[in-house]
Amino acid sequence: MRTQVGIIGAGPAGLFLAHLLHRAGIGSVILESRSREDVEGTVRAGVLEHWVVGLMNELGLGERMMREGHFHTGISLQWNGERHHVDIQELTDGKRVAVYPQHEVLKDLIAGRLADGGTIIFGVSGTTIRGVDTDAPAIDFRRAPDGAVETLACDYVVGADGFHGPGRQTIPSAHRTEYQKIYPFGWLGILTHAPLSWHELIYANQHDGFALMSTRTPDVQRMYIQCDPADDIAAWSDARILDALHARLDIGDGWTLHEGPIFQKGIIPLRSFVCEPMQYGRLFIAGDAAHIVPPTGAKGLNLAVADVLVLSRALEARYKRNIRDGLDRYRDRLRAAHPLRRSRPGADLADRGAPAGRELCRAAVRLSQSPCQIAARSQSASQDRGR
Ligand code: RFL
Repeated sequence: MRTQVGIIGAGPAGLFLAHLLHRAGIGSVILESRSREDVEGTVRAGVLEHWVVGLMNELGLGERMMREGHFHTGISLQWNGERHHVDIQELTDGKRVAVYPQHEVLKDLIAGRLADGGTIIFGVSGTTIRGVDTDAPAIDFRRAPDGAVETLACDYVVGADGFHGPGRQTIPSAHRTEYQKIYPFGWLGILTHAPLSWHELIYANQHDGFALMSTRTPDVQRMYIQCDPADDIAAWSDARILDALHARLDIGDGWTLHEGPIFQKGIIPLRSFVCEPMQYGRLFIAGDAAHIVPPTGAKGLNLAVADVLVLSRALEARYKRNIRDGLDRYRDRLRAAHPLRRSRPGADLADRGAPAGRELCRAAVRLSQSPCQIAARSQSASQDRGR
């Protein structure tokens, strides 16, 4: 089998990339190790930034999101028993975020790709990348664990295969530097069948820890409480979790959390991670394969899309005008943007505390600036064309 761009991973990075390449007339094939049902059924992120909503619509994939998604125009911050509303729409000239779960985005992207005649091969195993330092890279894989080895020959390979995929590992260790910060706290996350308790997200800082009240759909709510990352989830009964949520979120003004059955819970260790470069020969890595930010800022999915928006423009310039600058710049995309990059390689910077966290937030904003500017430019160009 042969294609122009071989993509590993049908997560947000891989699927958005396939759509963007298709729009630019560039062929791709996606290889995904999980089944379609598994990909479409895994609940993860839920907050889409303004420009990602715009991109979904631009790609003709936003119809269900606009109908079923929920648009938030602000957030609430709570400390010292007081709630403060931050009006994001007012402060950002009308921007708002969509709460539309990642797995619903993936359903729309997969359906759209298949309707366009695109190829996504689910359930592959033994994915092996080779030849990325030659002009003829390829990906070997099996459609079934005991099936024959097949080869996808391509011009470029993109590892959009998440933190544990083979993409990043294919960059020889002598050419790869990894930076990591392990935070000294974890997040206990739950999904609960309960109605919405408040019309926007509440970030609460209370004396025995932080809590976030988020949402996925009108009937499914996502909550987090700060905990010891070494805690055993078995020690957190549903009653203890609900008690902690009430203690951290209720402020005695009559408002209270709506409870419901908890159907998923787990403790997530919080880490930030960066790998550079994001390119080696004809291999490019994108999204969680290259960088992880903790779910605190609802950033990971959006950064994954930001990466592939930049990469798709670079590939388009390479194919249509034989300009390689964009691909060269993608290699060092994280160099200036990410403060971990300026820290000791491989260091655990847990002892640095809050300033590092603030720096990481600034870096995440810097990383997502370029696609915002691209999106804004392409929007104003199409408006100009329409005049
Ligand atoms: P993904 O989504 O991990 O997709 C990678 C895909 O690659 C496949 N794969 C392979 N396929 C073939 N061969 C192999 N050898 C393979 N190895 C792996 C995997 O099966 C998978 O399908 O990476 P991508 O595309 O970079 O997307 C990143 C986002 O998924 C991630 O950053 C976000 O989910 C992070 N995140 C959040 N981001 C937000 O922007 N807003 C949020 O509100 C938000 N909440 C969250 C989150 C992540 C969470 N967890 C579980 C880490 C909440 C949570 C709890």
